[in-house]
Amino acid sequence: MPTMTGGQALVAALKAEGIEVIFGLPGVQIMHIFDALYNEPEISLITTRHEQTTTFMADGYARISGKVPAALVVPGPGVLNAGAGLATAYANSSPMLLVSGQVPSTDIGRDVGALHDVHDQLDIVRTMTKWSGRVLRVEEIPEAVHEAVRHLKTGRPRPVEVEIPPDVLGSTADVTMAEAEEYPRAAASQPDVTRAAELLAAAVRPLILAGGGVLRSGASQEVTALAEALNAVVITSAGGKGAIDERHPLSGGVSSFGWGTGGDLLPRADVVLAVGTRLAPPQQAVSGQVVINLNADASEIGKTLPVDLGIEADAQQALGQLASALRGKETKGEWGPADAGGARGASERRMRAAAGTQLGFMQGLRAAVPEETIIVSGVTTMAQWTGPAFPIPGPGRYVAHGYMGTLGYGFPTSLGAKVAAPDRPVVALSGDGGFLYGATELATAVQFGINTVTVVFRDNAFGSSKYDQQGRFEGRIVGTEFRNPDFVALAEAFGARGVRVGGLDEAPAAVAAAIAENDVPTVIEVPTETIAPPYGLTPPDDV
Ligand SMILES: Cc1ncc(C[n+]2csc(CCOP(=O)(O)OP(=O)(O)O)c2C)c(N)n1
Ligand SMILES: [Mg+2]
Repeated sequence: MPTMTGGQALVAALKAEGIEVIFGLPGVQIMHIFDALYNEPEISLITTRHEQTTTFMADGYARISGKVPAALVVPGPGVLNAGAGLATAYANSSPMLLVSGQVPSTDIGRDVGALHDVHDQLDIVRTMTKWSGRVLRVEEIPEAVHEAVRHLKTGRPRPVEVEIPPDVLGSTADVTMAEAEEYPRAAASQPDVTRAAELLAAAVRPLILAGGGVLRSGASQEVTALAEALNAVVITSAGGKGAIDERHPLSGGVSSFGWGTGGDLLPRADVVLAVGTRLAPPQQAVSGQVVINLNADASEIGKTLPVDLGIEADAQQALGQLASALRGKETKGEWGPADAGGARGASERRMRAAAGTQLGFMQGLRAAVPEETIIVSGVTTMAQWTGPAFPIPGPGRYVAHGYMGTLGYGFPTSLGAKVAAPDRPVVALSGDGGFLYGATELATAVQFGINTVTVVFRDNAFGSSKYDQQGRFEGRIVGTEFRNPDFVALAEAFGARGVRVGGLDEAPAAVAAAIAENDVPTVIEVPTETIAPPYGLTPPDDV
């Protein structure tokens, strides 16, 4: 049993669990962890400039790598700063281990004004994590990390947290490492599989609604194979975008604010197999349909919509079981490429009629970037159109904000994605408002050679809020317009490349050029008018 400091035990435990990357920002309570990373070749430490970015980057890394990252922050303000990224990861079922400091263990809960003390830090973090725990003895650190990672790798992946006071990190003890484990995927019960197979085999118009859970489980192949076996169409939620190659003949694309294909296909289905989705309102089936909900999180089943059959299981595992149960069975599915393609065509016609500028930009960008490009869709009005208008050719190529809608996440999250996939192009679509939340991370990007491309739509406004005022508030513009810096000069000040184009039509070529150069991070400033978001326009009928 080696003798270690708490900091060394923590780093050894992270290594034992296979964690390769830490996004962190130092401070007095966690310096023993930093010290344990001195000359540690197996873990990359990426120092950020704000704790919010530690969790945004960890989220981007997790979603693209499928691996578990750690974020490392000081207590109190560090943890609170990390909160928006933690909440975003929680909303997107993205796994990460947040390691946070604490005040000295003798001061916890006493309110004596210890540096960075906030009351009940664990209670604050608990609302944004699947599991969190405090460690008060060096010997218990490996087991706590092991327990945290077990929660990340079983059931629904969501962030977890371990907090360790500085005196524990600094004291020494004989420490035994916990062994990393392989966790079996949760299987569906045989009666559930049999029942689902019967319902799907009898379906004339079976529809698979794939959510983010399909991506987290790595079940894209299984979804595609099942659709082919059943003659089913596949639509995805926004979070599930890319769960099937959106160019596949049975892909109906994304169900999004009435613009995508969901509204065309979903009401026509007789049996809906919803996989890894919350079945949020745009994705809700109509009455008379049989709904099967397969979800890793039992608490989601039946929450927003009554279902005929709920199956708690891992998506990849259960879809494999379903494929076996259907093998050799007669199926009645009649959907075909004409249905999916027809719906995609109708969606495109609607956008061309009412949102031609947005559609044109998305089509131009799609044509300009390689297939393997990872798109990080920020909370800017233009990026909201990626859902219906930017086809994604398979999993691991698209990151969106999910129900948290966290302004400012796009650029920092794209940096984490690029750390996970350094050889692939990563393009963030950001507004001028959102980009400035985390533009300081250009320093991190340049320091660590994280060469992403960021498109900044400059409308000199919190555009979607301004758009809201133009519509709902009779054009009374108040508090939504702002003055911008020169984004080219800003990028250059950090040692990044700044590019200014004349308008939206010139942006795709600039993105392609930046991807080709790939030597420093690039920021492309694109002047625009206020752009209507998908939820701000009503899709036209019958175009
Ligand atoms: C953390 C956070 N604060 C505020 C909002 C509300 N909000 C949503 S979009 C938006 C405006 C975004 O402005 P910008 O990034 O410039 O994009 P644009 O809408 O102009 O395209 C705001 C303020 C939010 N979603 N998240
Ligand atoms: Mg703006």
